[in-house]
Amino acid sequence: MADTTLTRILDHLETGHRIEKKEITYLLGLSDPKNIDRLFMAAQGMRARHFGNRIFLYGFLYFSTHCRNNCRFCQYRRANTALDRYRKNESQILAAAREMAGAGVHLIDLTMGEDPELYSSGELGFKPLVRLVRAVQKETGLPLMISPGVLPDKVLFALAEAKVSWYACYQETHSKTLYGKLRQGQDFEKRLAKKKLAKKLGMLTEEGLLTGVGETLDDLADSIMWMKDNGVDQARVMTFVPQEGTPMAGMKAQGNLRERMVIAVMRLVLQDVLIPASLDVDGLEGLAPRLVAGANVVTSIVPPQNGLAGVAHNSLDIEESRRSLGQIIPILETCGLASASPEDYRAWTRMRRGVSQEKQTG
Ligand code: SAM
Ligand code: MD0
Ligand code: SF4
Repeated sequence: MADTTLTRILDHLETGHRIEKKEITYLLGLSDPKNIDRLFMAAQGMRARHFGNRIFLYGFLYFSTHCRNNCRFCQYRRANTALDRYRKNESQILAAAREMAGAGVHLIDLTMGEDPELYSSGELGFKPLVRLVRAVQKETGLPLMISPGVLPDKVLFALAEAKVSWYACYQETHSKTLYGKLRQGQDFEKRLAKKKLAKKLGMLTEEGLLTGVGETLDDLADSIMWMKDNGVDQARVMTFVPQEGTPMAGMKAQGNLRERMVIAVMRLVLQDVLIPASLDVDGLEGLAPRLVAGANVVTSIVPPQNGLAGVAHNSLDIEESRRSLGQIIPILETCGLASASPEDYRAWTRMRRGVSQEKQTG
């Protein structure tokens, strides 16, 4: 027999009713495969309503893997001395960005650890970063996302002035207690405040969650409500991948079902936002299942032979050229989807920035 509560909640969402937290928790708690399929079908319908069959593609450039922090889940944490780290110079970064732009990505995501070389001399240390974003934009003509950690306010001003489109900074969870365990020693409110400031400055913002780190369904529902209330423009979830050299190395790896269910619920609740299917967690193999759950951006496209790393997995599928468009496009097609054009993407970001400015001034 059909689950009538599920039918009612899906109807609610499709007709634009405001969702309640307990309804989100209900969706996240579904366990019957038939009901989970209904959830995914509804999420695909919502994606089609807002984006048709077009998918956006993001190039990922992790340009410095040095970090002053000690996030318990991350292999790039300071205390992991077994790791080989790198810091790419401007010409290496430009070459990789050029290569990805040439291949046809729609955005370049410049990511770094909280590199002490930049972070240890106040805002002055970030001058090369501001120069770099201008150079990458000029070189590629593409919109830019920056994922640099918790920047000084003045640096956020400078990046907004340099017309960087996106600021990505993931809370991982909106439970203060769980956050305290994951991002040990990092201020919860300060991290949130940076995203609010970036938004105020006219940048688009991405929020992100981890699954498989001890979160409850209630925590996940709180995060989804937070994303809705704070008008995030891109909403991410990634399954935690246990890493050697970290305090969480011994945790059991979870499958990706929870991540896919969060993708679907975010799609239904947040509706017209961008939702990544990251190649970083399960590589190319994990792409189709995330698209089936309602994602509409492929992220962590990394060019081979540049010595560049991923985050959740530092090397999975990179040197085998499996994180490249030639491999990704056929998978989109098998899902009945297609790549958007760079113009489509630019138009979407313009439209979205217009809307979020209007909301703030109106
Ligand atoms: N250092 C900056 C920061 O932390 O904001 C930028 C890097 S950030 C984009 C790296 C993200 O990758 C984390 O916020 C987390 O969501 C994800 N991540 C890190 N380690 C992971 C792991 N072991 N498994 C899954 N995701 C992970
Ligand atoms: C990704 N490895 O897209 C990247 C990263 C940072 N903005 C994104 C987590 O999966
Ligand atoms: Fe550093 Fe970011 Fe990794 Fe935390 S998640 S240790 S801030 S690179």
